[in-house]
Amino acid sequence: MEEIRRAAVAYYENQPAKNKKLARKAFKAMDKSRDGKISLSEYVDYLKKKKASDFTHQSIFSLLDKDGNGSLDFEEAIVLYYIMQSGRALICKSCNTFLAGAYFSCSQCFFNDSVSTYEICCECYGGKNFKHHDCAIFCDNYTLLRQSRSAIQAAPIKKRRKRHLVADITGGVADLALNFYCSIM
Ligand SMILES: [Ca+2]
Ligand SMILES: [Zn+2]
Ligand SMILES: [Zn+2]
Repeated sequence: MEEIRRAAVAYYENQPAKNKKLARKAFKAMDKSRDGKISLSEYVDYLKKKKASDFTHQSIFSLLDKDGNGSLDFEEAIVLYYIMQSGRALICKSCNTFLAGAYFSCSQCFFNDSVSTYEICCECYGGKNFKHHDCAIFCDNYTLLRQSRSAIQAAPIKKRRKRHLVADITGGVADLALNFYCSIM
């Protein structure tokens, strides 16, 4: 969890003032009782509204509640926003625990855009405690990232097409950053 927390803080620090303001606004909207902190029930309400019911587990709330005082302050809440929006809101498909650290993902499902991804925690993978399709090739999340780069570089045959593809992807990343704190509201 500490790694994601550090990433969330670093991400937030590099946001333009406009996005930081949006994050404050989202926090205020979440804080229905206006006491400056998010209670478990405010947290659950927010996630239900965001259709992220997987995340309403008390165990995830407790992970976010770094100081263990039973509520989320703004610094703790930005970690939630980061997890929700960066695509890190992943739960082990086998044991349903939040994937806070390294995990394994089926590479066939990952690169096939018509199916959903399938990721499992290291314990379930190591213990062969999962059921998935035959001949699945599992890679850890870092390896998948490197493979994605190779896939981008290998995909286009014509150079022109390649530039477009890379532009599409980097453009997409820029859009993501821009919409980051808009979409948490
Ligand atoms: Ca707290
Ligand atoms: Zn698991
Ligand atoms: Zn698969």
